[in-house]
Amino acid sequence: VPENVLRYHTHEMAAKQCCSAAVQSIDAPVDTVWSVVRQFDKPQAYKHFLKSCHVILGDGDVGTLREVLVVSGLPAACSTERLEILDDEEHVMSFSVVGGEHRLNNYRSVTTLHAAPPLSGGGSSGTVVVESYVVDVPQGNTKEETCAFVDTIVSCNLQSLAQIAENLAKNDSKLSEL
Ligand code: A8S
Repeated sequence: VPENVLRYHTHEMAAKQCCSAAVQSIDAPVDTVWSVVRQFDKPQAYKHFLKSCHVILGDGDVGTLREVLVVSGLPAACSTERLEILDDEEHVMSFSVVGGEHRLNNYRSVTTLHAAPPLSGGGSSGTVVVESYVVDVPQGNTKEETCAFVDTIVSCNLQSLAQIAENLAKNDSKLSEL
């Protein structure tokens, strides 16, 4: 296990909280994946449960606040989120949920990118994404229910991130052939 993974994905947890993590392999270089993940003002670029985002405060550095609106059909309307870590060298991004209308109080996630061998053989290098989170278990729900709900959202986001980054990488390699 890379030292980085333990450092960023080990969470302090209170009694009524739960945590989990998801891993996604992506057939695109770390820099390409990072270019998508690091844009705190555009989470809807790969998070399809979000319909819009606007920055309330800050310019993309740690402490920046954004408000996202959630698509209909989910038990949530909006969420106010604070950028906690943005490390362009180590490829670490973290945000916490500080308000909004939803059931995921005190949600905090950390996303790290790790260089990996290419998946297909065609590309030059690949990426492994690790995303972990901690959240309060809402009144009336179990830890298992809460993790199942969040795991679903996080894996959808990571699959969509993979698709977008893989398309960007394909286009980059086509352009470099011109
Ligand atoms: C993320 C991860 C999550 C986002 C959740 C889990 C959320 O935006 C949605 C539904 C909710 O019920 C909670 O990386 C909340 O964005 C889609 C509004 C926070």
